[in-house]
Amino acid sequence: MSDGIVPRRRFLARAAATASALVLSGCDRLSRTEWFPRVLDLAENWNHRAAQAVTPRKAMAQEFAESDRSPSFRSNGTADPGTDEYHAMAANGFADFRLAVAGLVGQPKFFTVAELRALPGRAQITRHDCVEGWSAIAKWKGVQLSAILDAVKPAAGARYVMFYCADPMEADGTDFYYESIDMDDAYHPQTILAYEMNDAALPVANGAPLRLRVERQLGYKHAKYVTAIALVDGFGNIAGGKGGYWEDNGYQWYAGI
Ligand SMILES: Nc1nc2c(c(=O)[nH]1)N[C@H]1C(S)=C(S)[C@@H](COP(=O)(O)O)O[C@H]1N2
Ligand SMILES: [Mo]
Repeated sequence: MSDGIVPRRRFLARAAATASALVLSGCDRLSRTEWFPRVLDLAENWNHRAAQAVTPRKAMAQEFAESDRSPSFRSNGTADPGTDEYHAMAANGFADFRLAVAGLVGQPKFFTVAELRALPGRAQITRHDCVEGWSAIAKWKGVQLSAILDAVKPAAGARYVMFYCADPMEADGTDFYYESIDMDDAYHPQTILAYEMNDAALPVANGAPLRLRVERQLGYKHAKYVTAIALVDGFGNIAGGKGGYWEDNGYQWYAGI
């Protein structure tokens, strides 16, 4: 299967849509066929490998005091995914929301927000840095991604975690926002799927019901409206092949700071 046969938009929409079917059938064939993995090209990875050589990947991002919190925290990019499905879920307080976790895992699963709240979590006050030139400090609370991974049992070949979001990036309702991180960041204690911001339920403007906080990375890595997660061994054939919506549009995949 080549990029030419599967147009990237249809591909990504289908990837998100079929995550549920995948979980229900308890089968991980999707990751072996349609997400046909490819080795990432070396030039793309140069920044990542160089940073790995000089920065201890286990280092913690700086955390702040309650009094350091910014008086307001803006919304950037999508402020509301704008689809009927999303609005229906939001109207119901996300009671019907299910996070799908699939791909290269031994045990694909769905999680309600309540189930995620029952898993090991973490609260942290951190600074968000957007490449557009603004920063803000907020308190985030969420489930540790490591706890989700422990529940689904990653396969030995899993190298990246993909995050698929509910917000279409094109007027025709396709090309959803997505992001990816490596396993070092995935297991980092400060990497959480946040369901609270500043001691309240995560607002729609900031990614309700779940948004990634990957604290040592720049703002665009912090995927909002996450609805599906997939473990993969490469993303050369996923969407634009660069591992994220902004990466497909020229941003660096490794946005570590
Ligand atoms: N799904 C989704 N996630 C996203 C974006 C987006 O448009 N859609 N924008 C990104 C960018 S560039 C930034 S700076 C942060 C903004 O988060 P905020 O809205 O909570 O300020 O979310 C990131 N995650
Ligand atoms: Mo950003």
